[in-house]
Amino acid sequence: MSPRAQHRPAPAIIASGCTAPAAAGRHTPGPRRAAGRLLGTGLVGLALIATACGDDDSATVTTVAETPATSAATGPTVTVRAVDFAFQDLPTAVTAGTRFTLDNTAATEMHEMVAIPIAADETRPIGELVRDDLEALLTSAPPAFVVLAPPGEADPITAVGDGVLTSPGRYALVCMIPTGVDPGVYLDAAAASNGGPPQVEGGPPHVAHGMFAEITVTG
Ligand SMILES: [Cu+2]
Repeated sequence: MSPRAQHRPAPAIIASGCTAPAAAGRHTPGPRRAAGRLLGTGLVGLALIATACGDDDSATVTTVAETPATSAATGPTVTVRAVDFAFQDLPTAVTAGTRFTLDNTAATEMHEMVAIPIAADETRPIGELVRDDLEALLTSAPPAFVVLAPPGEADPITAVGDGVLTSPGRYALVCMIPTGVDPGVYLDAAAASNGGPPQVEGGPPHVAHGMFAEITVTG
């Protein structure tokens, strides 16, 4: 298994059965109805969690530790806690160069944190973006990073980027792991997909249950 396998957020939607299977390999979100079905499965959760996830004024920053010598980043590290189904301990803003890692405290669910830059002229809050324009959000820009965190493992897997946000602006943080997927099966599928969508069975992606947030990076 190669945990470094390419991982892209949109294919998880495809793999979850939320849309018709698309041709393998690319970051295409599938038919428009994908979002409708996705949100249909998670509408209540979205409504509830949008509040909880949006501006967490109780969030704390876990400071840190030196970054590896191989990275140019020199900022602090924020450890985000993944639970079913939310990101916790997430500050509302960080300085450029901050590194993110993910601590999955769930019992069985795999989680991930996909960071997607939000266009500068986009002013809607993350809850509204996810509800109304998830497909567009997922395909609007390549992820700045993707960190995968299997349950019960101390070290997350940085699948895309190095976990560092270097450019100021707003970022969407979403988890696209299909609900109920076996972590080992998912990682094996990701390793075998050669950069395409992991071919795994599962329920709606966790974002449909409210596993999303936004963060602002300041210069
Ligand atoms: Cu998740």
